[in-house]
Amino acid sequence: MRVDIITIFPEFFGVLDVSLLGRARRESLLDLRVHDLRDCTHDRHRTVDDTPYGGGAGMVMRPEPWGEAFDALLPEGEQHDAVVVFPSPAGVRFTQPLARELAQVPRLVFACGRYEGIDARVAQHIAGRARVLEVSLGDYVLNGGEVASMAMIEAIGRLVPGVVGNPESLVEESHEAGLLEHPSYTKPQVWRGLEVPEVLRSGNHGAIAAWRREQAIERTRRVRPDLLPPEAAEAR
Ligand code: JBQ
Repeated sequence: MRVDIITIFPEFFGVLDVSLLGRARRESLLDLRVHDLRDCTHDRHRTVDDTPYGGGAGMVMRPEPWGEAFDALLPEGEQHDAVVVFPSPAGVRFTQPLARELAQVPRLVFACGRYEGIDARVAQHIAGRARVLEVSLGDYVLNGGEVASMAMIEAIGRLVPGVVGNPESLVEESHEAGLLEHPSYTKPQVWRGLEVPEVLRSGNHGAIAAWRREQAIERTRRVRPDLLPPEAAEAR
């Protein structure tokens, strides 16, 4: 999978060199390329924003540098088998099903704008060349799309075949079964007076599976009742 990131803070993405995604890059499972939007400006101050039409606080990103950046990545006149993601608090919610869907796409482009956003004509213009999605990580305020893009790239990247060594660990995660994950324990058996639940040491695999499922449902009911199907959520 190829992933292009357009940003005014390319240094944010240094973390993509470490851990699981770093290894995936070195093994060419992920072709991640970071582009500095300011390289597409031509004035002395490398200006990327301007005041909003209609007034109001904050600045809006000018369309011209974005147009140039997209022309280089997704040339005009062709339809590209790519999804362009605009992280935005006004977008659709990013969820595990959306991550799974985007992990199937050969090419993703993340367009990182600042909070007040990018001139709306940019997304409109690029929609003629590729599929465009405005996506939000959640209902809170971030300063820009960089951190949101990174979270999405990690969630999507780990679903690309080969990135996570043991594919079974993809299935047993929180949110994959529509439930939060059960609690986990390792050695020692007693730590600071706290004991590992007896059933996990019983060797009874049926009992262990049943306990884990019950714990997952109980935890989900307690902290995320919104995730449960209505019939399972009586005690909301
Ligand atoms: C979103 F994607 C962005 C970009 C800027 C601010 C944001 N705030 C909340 N969630 O992911 C977001």
